[in-house]
Amino acid sequence: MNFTFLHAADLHLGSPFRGLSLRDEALGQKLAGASREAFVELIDRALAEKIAFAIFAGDIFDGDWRDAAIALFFNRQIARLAKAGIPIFLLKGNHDADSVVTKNLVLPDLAQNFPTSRAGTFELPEWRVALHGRGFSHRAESENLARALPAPKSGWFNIGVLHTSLDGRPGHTSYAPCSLDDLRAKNYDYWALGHVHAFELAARDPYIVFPGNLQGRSIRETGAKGAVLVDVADGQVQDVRRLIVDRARFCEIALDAAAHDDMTGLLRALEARAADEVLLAGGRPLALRIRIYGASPLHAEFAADPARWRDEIEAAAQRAQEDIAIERLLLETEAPVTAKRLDQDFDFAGLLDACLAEPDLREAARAALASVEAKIPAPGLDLGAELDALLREARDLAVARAEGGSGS
Ligand SMILES: [Mn+2]
Repeated sequence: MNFTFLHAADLHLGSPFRGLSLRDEALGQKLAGASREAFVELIDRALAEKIAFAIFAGDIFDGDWRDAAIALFFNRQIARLAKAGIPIFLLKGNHDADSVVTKNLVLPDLAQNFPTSRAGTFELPEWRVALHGRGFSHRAESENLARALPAPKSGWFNIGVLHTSLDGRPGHTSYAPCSLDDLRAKNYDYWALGHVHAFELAARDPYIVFPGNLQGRSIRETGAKGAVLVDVADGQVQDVRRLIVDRARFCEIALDAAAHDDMTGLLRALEARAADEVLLAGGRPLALRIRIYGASPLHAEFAADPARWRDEIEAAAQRAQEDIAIERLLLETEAPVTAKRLDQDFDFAGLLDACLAEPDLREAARAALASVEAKIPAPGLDLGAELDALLREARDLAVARAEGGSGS
């Protein structure tokens, strides 16, 4: 018996795009709509693939809904699957645990939630498939949920569905921890996991898979995003295919300024790198983090007028494609050690460096930052963490102005 099923997770519907201070409102709107559009695309492609059933392994919603709009949207989309006779299996993760998303809408007939108080099994006799899983009742699930799952149904294709960090994944909070051996010991044929936002084939014997999240939402979620299609023939997994449906992409470009001694060359190099990313992203809108580093004579020009170069860098990136937003620009260049500087009678830069080493000055700077922070209504803002970078920027600006603004 041959069939294909869909395994998706971490839709995070209703999640905002983070870390984007966009100057272009239209582009901001486009990015904000990306998560929903990616989900519509997922359903379109799943229908075209004539899938046998669909699994959503947790974190469907990013959190509790302010109003039902996001749940209505989700219901409308899965109703398209139900209308085509495709069963849908939903599991609650840490972001949409019972205790987090407290409201409920009645689901389409063919959609069912795994229980959260105990392990549950759904059977699809038509395909001889049994799905075993247990969702989160509260956000911080610390129990090993894998151990309590039932034994496989003999002669059927058995799927385990869990939201888990396995034995730990960098950047992901540890929830429902379990080891690969815990999962292997169940003798299932496929593990449909959720929680880790990067696509990962954690094992192939049997397949233990994180499909990754549907749409990158911050610079920590770079590259292509989507779900997976799993092809099964005669009770064996034949293939796990990535289904890329993201509608916008985050990426980072790091450029070594040491290779450039004029700004035109550096801006051209940046434009070329941005063009490469545009190609990789297949024309999707891009949110770019740009980091320019290295010892370069251009350092003084950046330091003397950072606002102007910020504009020029954004313009260079947008020459590659109009739909590019700068997520963040990090100017981390340093001044090259030149004979001129060493020969100077008065070492202004050296004097500033000595000042920066004074504990009193650091204390005063920290206090000044704290008073600024108190006036900005931005939760999570931590200017103190950037103290060193801000002091270095101020020092460089002062040196550049003292030397007359222009570099060498
Ligand atoms: Mn999660």
